[in-house]
Amino acid sequence: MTRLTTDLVRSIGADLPSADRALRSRTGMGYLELSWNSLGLGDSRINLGSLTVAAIPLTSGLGVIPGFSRALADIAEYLGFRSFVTDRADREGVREGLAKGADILLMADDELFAAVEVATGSMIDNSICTALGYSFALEKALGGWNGQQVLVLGSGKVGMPAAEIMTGRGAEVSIADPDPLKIMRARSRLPSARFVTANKEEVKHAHALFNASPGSVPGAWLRQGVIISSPGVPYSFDGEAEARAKAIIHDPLQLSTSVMLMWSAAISSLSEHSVMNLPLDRPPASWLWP
Ligand code: 2YG
Repeated sequence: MTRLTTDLVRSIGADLPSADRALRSRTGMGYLELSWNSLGLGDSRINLGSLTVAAIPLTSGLGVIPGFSRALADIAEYLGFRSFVTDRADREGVREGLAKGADILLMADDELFAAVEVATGSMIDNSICTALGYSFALEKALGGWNGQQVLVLGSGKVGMPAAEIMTGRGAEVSIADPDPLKIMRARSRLPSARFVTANKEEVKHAHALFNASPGSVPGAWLRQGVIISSPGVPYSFDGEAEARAKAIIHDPLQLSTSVMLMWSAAISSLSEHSVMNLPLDRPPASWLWP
């Protein structure tokens, strides 16, 4: 799990309008619309202003990242939720969030970043939301899969669900991971995918790149006009990549948190979903966009 830093989160709140415009220029949608539609909720309507989000700092493991919880609350507010950061951390912060009537709790330790929808106790995992949001963003930026090839770098908690989602949406998926054990697991989970080495040959044939690894590839390997969706942190594409790519979609926290919040809002507000205790690792197939 790659850990964010204060430098990466400090300006998220202030930069949300420009980040939203950047996402819209690449995909045709901003954070609100894209996260909502990535869950297949296009036609449903929810009054987000009626929901309150509490961001709760957790001190376990490597401890609090200054600015992380503030960024979460800012993202929630930008989407239209009411939100606050609890004064206390850990279980006292949970107690405070509940006492102040939060409908959704956001909290992350070193292993898991989750949204808890309080009424049903559903836990929504950031990794699957990252896969959902960034797969959908890539599909929108490409104008639809229509059998185009995508090279997925990394078959971990984000790359693997993303490869499954994009396969289901009609992409030709190739997966590269340096870890043979992860590749073995990936083969059994997604037998239809191609398994490759992330070398110059493979990279230059890809119309689309989904980078779910902490690394990246040398820009000189990229096909001119390639579209890249890169949730991986830290962002590490070089100037050559910026010159060759038609679009590089990346942010450290905003898109995946938006998907978590929309998922939680849908559970708490859409009656047909309110009793559904969603599995941690994937939305019901019926939810994935038609
Ligand atoms: O409460 C705090 O400030 C800390 N306990 C937060 C620790 C978060 C650690 N995890 C990460 O930095 C990332 N995995 C978060 C997800 C990034 C978006 N995909």
